[in-house]
Amino acid sequence: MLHLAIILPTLNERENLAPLVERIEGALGPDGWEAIIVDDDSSDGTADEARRLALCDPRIRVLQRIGRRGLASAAIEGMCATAAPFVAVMDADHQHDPALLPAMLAAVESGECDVAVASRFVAGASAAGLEDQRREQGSALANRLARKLTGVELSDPMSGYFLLRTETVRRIAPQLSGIGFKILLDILAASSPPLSVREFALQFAERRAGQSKLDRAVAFEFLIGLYERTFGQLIPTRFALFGTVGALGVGVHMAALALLYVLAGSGFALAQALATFIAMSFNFWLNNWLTYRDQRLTGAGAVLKGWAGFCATCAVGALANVAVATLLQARGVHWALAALAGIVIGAVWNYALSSRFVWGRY
Ligand SMILES: Nc1nc2c(ncn2[C@@H]2O[C@H](COP(=O)(O)OP(=O)(O)O)[C@@H](O)[C@H]2O)c(=O)[nH]1
Ligand SMILES: [Mg+2]
Repeated sequence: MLHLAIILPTLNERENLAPLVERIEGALGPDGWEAIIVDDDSSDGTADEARRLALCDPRIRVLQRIGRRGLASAAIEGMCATAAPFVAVMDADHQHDPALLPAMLAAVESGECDVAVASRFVAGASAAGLEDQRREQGSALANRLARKLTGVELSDPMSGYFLLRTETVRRIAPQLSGIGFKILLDILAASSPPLSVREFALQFAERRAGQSKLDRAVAFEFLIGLYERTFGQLIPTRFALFGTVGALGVGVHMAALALLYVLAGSGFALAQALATFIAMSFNFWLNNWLTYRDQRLTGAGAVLKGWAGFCATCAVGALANVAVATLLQARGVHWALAALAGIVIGAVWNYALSSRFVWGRY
């Protein structure tokens, strides 16, 4: 009988799959489990490799997502795609040791805890595989904030390796944001009554092959989490980030304009045009780095294409902005209010278009 599903979100992990399946089998034995590989259309053929394995191994399943990105949403969709009563999420790069699975499963199955979390920071664990010390330092602040957010004491709230009952996930799935990669925190924060947690000491290893895709800016993730819990219902988190970046862009625009027009003595139209271009480029860069950090465009080709797409999007947004503001002003609305309305409409428009066409979220 199918008992446990292991969700493996992947982005360019082709080399890691076959050995990982072997290690999972070593830990769990020949049956009672399935592995669901949720691949965001990796360019290295991870999904093809997963299907190759699945052809002769019915325990392996593949969910290939097209035009989608994001670790959290991949985990959620994977967890909702199994009939197994228990589900685990783990990285596919061998940093998470499958040997912990039986103990984690036993703890949840026996009712000892609702969620079993593999931690890099409890006694007996090791975070030797962490690529830099900064990540570790971020964790003291992170832990305090996590306790506030979830009401649960966690030594490693950013852990991506955990196990729980699948029905628990299904119950709270509608409340999960799917943004970013703090999926464990999201689950813990969304559940009322709070879920009980037991931590398991993880020997965090080096990734086996390939490259890390995430920079887990721990403190930043928590600020986002706090925002989501407080104002997130009112103004969606990503739009708030996008708007903040836009406001910073106005500052950049004015600074560039002052430099070009006042100091360098360019003509106003040319200075304004250049400043617009500089501000758009700045906004693209910061959005790619911050707002869409979980879906960041990387590689010269993707970045250039995204940049051009973003500038085109902004042009459309600016048209909408001017059209709305002019219309309102002509109807007797105070000019400042009309301008503000134009800016808001332009921003919403930019956001809607760029999230769809630049960063490819449906
Ligand atoms: N489906 C999917 N998987 C992802 C995405 N980003 C990262 N992953 C996978 O999530 C796991 C953890 O990512 P990794 O790059 O190792 O992060 P790190 O351990 O913090 O360096 C790996 O299995 C990645 O392949 C994504 O956007 N979509
Ligand atoms: Mg990793």
